[in-house]
Amino acid sequence: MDELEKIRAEAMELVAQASSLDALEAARVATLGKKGTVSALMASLGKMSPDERKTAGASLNAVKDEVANAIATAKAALDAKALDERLVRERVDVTLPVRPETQGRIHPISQVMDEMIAIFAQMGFEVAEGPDIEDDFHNFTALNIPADHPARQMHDTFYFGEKDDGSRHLLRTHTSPVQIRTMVANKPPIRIIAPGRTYRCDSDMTHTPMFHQIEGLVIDKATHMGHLKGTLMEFVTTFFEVDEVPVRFRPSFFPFTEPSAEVDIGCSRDGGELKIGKGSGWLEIGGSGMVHPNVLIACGLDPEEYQGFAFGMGVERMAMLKYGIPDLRTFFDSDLRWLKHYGFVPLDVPTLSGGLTR
Ligand code: 2U9
Repeated sequence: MDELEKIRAEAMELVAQASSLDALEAARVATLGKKGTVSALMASLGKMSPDERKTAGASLNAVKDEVANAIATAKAALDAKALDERLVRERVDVTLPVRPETQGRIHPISQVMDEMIAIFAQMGFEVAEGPDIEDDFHNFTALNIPADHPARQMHDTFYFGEKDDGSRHLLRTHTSPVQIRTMVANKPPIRIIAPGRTYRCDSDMTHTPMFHQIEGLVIDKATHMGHLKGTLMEFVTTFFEVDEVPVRFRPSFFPFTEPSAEVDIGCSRDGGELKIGKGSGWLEIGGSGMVHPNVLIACGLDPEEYQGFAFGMGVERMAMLKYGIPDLRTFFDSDLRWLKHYGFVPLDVPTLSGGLTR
């Protein structure tokens, strides 16, 4: 029994001394493990007489339980300590402000697209989207631009290779095919804007092969030019964040609208500085008109029952006018210094309630 007491005392001391989970595991192996001191005593029971085994076995089991309990208690304490240390080490102060030195910027095209969408959404327009790769019907024919129409040349279209049936896919030259698809698939009333990329094989000071448009379309039973002008007046005052902007319609021609009008807004150029609003000057911002009856017919609508207005604006042009960006081509240079200067801080998302620009 002296031997048992010695082994018990040594085992308990070993457990008490263990100051880490690794040391505690080593103590467990040295005492209760297969070749541990307590286990070795258990093995010696086999050599004893049945009477001796009965008394020694009970004492030995008690020692084994005592050491096992001590190890479990020590493990719980060491686990708790490790967790406390980790919580201190990995502490996150959720009240800290966002790091001020954010490097990324939102491109002015994305910003202006979001601003324009926010304004039209507030007026009740839904955003509609369609494919960049289009077919002849949706990009031209349904828009009252038949195969031999001179407007096809004007559009400088990028075509894909000819298919077996002689037709060719193309990169859409405007976002108008989105409106065609919407009219074919939905019954009026329709009130949508179609923002997106458009492509024309043209590249100089004022043209890039890819550019962005936002077009709008309203189709209902009693829509007229007054609604069109009201919509655009509301849009320009909100977009340019001024109280009053004169809007002027100039007669024009587009195959898909009749009558058609180019849209100018008032501005002043006093001292060489461009200011949107009242003044002696005018600036063109886009085109518009009443949807041509042939376009309605091509989409399965009866022009005797429905009519509508449409308008289109270039996003790059709107961004240049609002933010004083002088050169169109810089939008696509991927120049980080330019983006740092003209870009927008990512978390300043434009909303009408929170402000379009800060
Ligand atoms: C349908 C019917 C009519 C959209 C329109 C214009 C006039 C227009 C230009 C502005 C600047 C293109 O980016 S830009 O060069 N757009 O002048 N767009 S009317 O008329 C439509 C569209 C779809 C079904």
